Amino acid sequence: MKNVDSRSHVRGESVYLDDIPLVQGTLYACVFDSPHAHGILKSLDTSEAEKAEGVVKVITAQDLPGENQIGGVIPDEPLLADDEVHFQGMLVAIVLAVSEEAARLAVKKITAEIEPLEIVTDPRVAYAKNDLIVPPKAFHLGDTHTAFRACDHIFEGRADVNGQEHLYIETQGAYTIPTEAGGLRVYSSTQGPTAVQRCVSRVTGLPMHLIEVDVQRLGGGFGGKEDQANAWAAICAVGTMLTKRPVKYALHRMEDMRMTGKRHPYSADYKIGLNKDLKIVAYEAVFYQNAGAAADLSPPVLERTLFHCTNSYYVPNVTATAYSCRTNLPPNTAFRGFGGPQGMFVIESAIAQAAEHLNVPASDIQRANLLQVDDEFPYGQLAESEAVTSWEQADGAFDFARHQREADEFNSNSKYIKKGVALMPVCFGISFTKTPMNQARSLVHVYTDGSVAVSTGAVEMGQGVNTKMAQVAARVFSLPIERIKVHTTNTLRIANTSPTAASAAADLNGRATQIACETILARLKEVAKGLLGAENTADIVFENGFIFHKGEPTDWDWLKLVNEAQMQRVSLSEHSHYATAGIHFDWGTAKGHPFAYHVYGAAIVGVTVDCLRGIYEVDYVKTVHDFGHTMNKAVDYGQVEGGIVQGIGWMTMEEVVYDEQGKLRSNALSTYKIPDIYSVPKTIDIIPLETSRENLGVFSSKAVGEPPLMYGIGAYFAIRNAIRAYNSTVDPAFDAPFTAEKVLMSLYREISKEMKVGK
Ligand code: MTE
Ligand code: LUZ
Ligand code: MOS
Repeated sequence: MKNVDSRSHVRGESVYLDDIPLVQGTLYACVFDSPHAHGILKSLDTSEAEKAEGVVKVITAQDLPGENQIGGVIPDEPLLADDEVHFQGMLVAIVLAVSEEAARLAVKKITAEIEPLEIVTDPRVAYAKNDLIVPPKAFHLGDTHTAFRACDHIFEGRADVNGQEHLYIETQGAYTIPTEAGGLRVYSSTQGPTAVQRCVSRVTGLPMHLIEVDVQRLGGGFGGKEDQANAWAAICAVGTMLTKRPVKYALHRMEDMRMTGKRHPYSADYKIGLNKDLKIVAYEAVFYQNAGAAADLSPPVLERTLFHCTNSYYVPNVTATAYSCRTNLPPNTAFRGFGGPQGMFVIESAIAQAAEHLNVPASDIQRANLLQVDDEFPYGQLAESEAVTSWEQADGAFDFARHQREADEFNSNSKYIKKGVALMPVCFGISFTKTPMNQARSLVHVYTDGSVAVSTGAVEMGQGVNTKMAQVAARVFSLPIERIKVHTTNTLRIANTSPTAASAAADLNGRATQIACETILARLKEVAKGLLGAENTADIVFENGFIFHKGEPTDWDWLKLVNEAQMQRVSLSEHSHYATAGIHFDWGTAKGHPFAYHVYGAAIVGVTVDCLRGIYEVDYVKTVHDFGHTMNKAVDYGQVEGGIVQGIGWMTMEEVVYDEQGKLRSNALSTYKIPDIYSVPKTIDIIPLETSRENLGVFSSKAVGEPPLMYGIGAYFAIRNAIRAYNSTVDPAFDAPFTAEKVLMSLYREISKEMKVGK
């Protein structure tokens, strides 16, 4: 079934923040952000901006009606800098003007005197200074100390993995309108309407019940709007409070890239110990997370790095430690995978190193260590593993050996163009690791014309969650999907929502919707039972809008029955709640059962590298992916394809560059390269793993949003393998992304040293 939005998307009729009709008197906001990465804010001169044409007001930290604080996890982030600046792009002052242009021009007239302080951009430097966001976190399983002594082979190394710009097509933004009693209606491009509501409440001093947050849909979020949509809404809200006028701010692309955080870069040290039979006996990893200047979501991201540090493998002895290091960069934030991919990259690097030194294919080590059913994760949960089944099915369907053989044959006949192949298994835990977040609500109304309106806490951001919500209602009521409309995500209809994140939105909100619909259905069946003189509601079945009794058609259809229920004063509305059962986690012992289930899969990735020029193409990604029972093949395959391409982009061409002054050099699409249609692999094959296990997704489906991104990690190792097919002595550092430039420099290291190019 198609995405319910596809028609309006193609016709340009879908409504995003910028499409909301403007209210008379709307002002436009723009911010003056810090031009220095670290310093004392000695003085701020806004007088010229205030005098500029069209400017209505300039707002600084002193003017905020409520608290100058937007930190969600830890209160360490002012909305507007007051005494110090901590990164380039930190918000300092807000200009409100009658047009967007006037606001932007006025911002240029603001000047700040900043006394420079030391700038740190490297997480290891921050670590050495003990500048941590939170105390370190660690996982322990078995005893690595003893286990290493018994290992036949031990390898140690370092892996670095860079950040990633979200590059949602719709930039961040918000629009606030004053409502009665001093309240606010906030339109926001956010994954977390409640987070926006809470943040606006804090900064304005208004109680939450006076703040309505409404979200139609996002032009992409990818985690970048889980927490970091808050500031823009807060800015508009403060502007509306102080002027009593509507205020809109839709960021310019360069403002967005400069002022918002990205995927966390990590630097890591690892030590891996194996036996003669290639079993990984012990694994140690130390992660240095580049958190940026404030906590934002760094602590839970750090935790998820630990949760996924052994990927799909069973390792009996694990010690993993993670440090969240404060640097003078914009606070980094959620990004599809939420720290998990970074953890996986490190163990895949360790395995690659071991394989190269032992002169065996990395896939032999990967295969030998896949999680079996009931193997223990380092955090205590036992695996309902599909790691072996997905690997075996992928091997059966695609024939890994044949792909390797074909690459080898090609390589033996080609001097400079080389092919590389890598395998990438994935295991990703589903549930917010913070257990209380795993709840959702849904509000369903059946109207007397038989149409159905659904509201949930889920935010549509292209991932198709609204389509899935409509499918749930259509399925429970047995109605055509056209009779269902999924409405905006609104804090007055659905309160206290978790953000649409952790791939769990369809699971959680889908279950809540299912419960709401089933409750209404049960009432309707009671009404039908009375009308039909039936003995048992179980004998009454709704099918395609008709009512059957004991398999026989009746005179009643959906429309008639709904109206009869209304006449009998039976409620046609329901507000339902769902909370994932059986999950818990205790950070005291760092053990528990944090995930409802895991999503598994295995991919084979093939690349072609031009070893004269350093450029490459990803030829194919072929995967067996665990969907449970997919609710919507079109939507889910789209998620797998999109995730794979985004993962490949992160691992290959997307290079976030900050200079030593903490200035973002890759600050526009001319300097930050993302995959375009030409870099999408010619072949993406997806075979569903039909897992029959009873799991906790809606209608036995499994979450799909994030896990496929991690197949993209295979591209990194495939490129490495191609390079080594050209020159087996080349041993590039594990340092993602593997840009074409880095490929070239690693191939011609000696020459590039002489020529003094590259690092
Ligand atoms: N797909 C599209 N098209 N746009 C997005 O912004 N975000 C991803 C994923 N797929 C995203 C997407 C991320 S980071 C998450 S957590 C999930 O969608 C969230 O949606 P779900 O919980 O409904 O899967
Ligand atoms: N957000 C969050 C997430 O707050 N907790 C999580 O565990 C998580 N996981 C993935 C993506 N976003
Ligand atoms: Mo996704 S990183 O959980 O928004």
